[in-house]
Amino acid sequence: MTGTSATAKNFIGGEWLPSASGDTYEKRNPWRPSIVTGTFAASDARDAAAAVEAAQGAFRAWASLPAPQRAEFFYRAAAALEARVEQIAKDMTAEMGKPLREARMEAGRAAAILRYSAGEAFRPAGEVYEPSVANQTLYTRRRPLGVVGLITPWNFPIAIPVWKLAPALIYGNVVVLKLGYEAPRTGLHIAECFAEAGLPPGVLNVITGVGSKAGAELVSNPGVRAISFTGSVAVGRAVRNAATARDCRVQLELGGQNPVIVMPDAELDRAVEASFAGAFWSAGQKCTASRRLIVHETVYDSFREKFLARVAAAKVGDPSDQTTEVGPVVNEGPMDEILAAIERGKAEGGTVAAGGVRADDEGYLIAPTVFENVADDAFLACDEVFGPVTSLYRFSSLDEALAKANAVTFGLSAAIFTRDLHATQRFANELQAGILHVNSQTAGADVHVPFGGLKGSAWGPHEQGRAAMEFYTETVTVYQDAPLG
Ligand code: UN1
Repeated sequence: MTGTSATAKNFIGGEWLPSASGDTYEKRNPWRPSIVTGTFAASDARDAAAAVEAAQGAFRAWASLPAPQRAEFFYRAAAALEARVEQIAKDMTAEMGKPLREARMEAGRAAAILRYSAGEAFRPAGEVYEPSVANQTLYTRRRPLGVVGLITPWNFPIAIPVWKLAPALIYGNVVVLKLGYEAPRTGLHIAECFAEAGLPPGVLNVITGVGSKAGAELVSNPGVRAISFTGSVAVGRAVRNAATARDCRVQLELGGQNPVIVMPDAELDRAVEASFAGAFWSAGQKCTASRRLIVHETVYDSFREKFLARVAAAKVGDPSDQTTEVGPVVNEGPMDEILAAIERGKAEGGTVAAGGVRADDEGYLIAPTVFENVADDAFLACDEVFGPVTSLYRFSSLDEALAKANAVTFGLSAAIFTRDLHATQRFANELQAGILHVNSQTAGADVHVPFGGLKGSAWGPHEQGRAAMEFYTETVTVYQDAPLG
């Protein structure tokens, strides 16, 4: 089923159901908006509540299943997902415009996350301590929480849902997943793969629709013990405030304003290529995208020349062409916001060294845009523009570079290009970001290590790797005294 004709449904309690209201919404291709890529359930609070109820019903049995048996469903779902990587990639490209070659990587990564998380079934879930009295066993045990609500974005429409639901499920929780409004078809593949894997009904429930209806119900429903959210700062803060007000555990992954520091001894070609990829792959629609290229004054001109040449040589356009590097942004509204941010950048004194305009009459394509002369307090230097826009800045000392890099409210990822161990160590010690790259681009995340931001980029424990256990389990301490006789 590719979702092109029939209305795709919600997956609740192991069944494919239309929305309670019967309402649907159409998703269009951002490269050719006359093409409808699918019709989806426009869920509201009732659908989310039904999904929570289905999950509650499945919790006890799922949580009491030995974890290695839970892992068996993961291996089967991963195999099902691998078998349809190409279809998932095509659907992703069609509905949200990610270039096909990146979409393929992301679909493959989702399967890898499932396989990694399945391995958690065989790793310790607690610690044993020395008792302070005789005949006692003293240990901690991590237990699942119950129903967790996952509110996920459209920009990584399969990797992010999977990196939330995989740890949630393997530790014994049950899940209600609300997919990003702009990329529902891609995420529904996850439900199909777990259904194929024979997952018990209700363990994983997947719904589509707008966050303000279905998502909001997950945040307020007392049956939901924890909410993991990836998205915008404004919505994230509202989610946090509402969830914490009812003592619901919450984890946020928000925006970034990620710097790349290019030192005088940098391998310039490598720095240029990584800055290009970091700024423009996925049309800059990653919270880990490189938004500020902070370049030492002695190499500024040569970096600038090489970078602008790379941008001029970029393959920009149809995302379904597998050679395309920069495709359209996700929809018309976001495109207009990015174009408005570009105008604001100019009005605040920035100069456009490349791009700055819409590049296709039909598609929501914005030419890769490079700014210079952006003031430190300008919008482009401080805020996140979620599109293919980056800016060049100069510095003269490492102190200045670190200060500039840290002068934002965000703290997600950062990169430095250098051969200098001293600079590298200072970067690793002082840069205020959760993900630090030395000689590689600011975006990207391995499946087995923690991922998460500092400062205004995040809230709560980090995601992925073993760090995910913090959020998706709660620890109990057991004083187990042996019988006296
Ligand atoms: C990546 O850089 O591959 O929404 C992952 C985002 C981030 C994930 C980035 N939470 O862009």
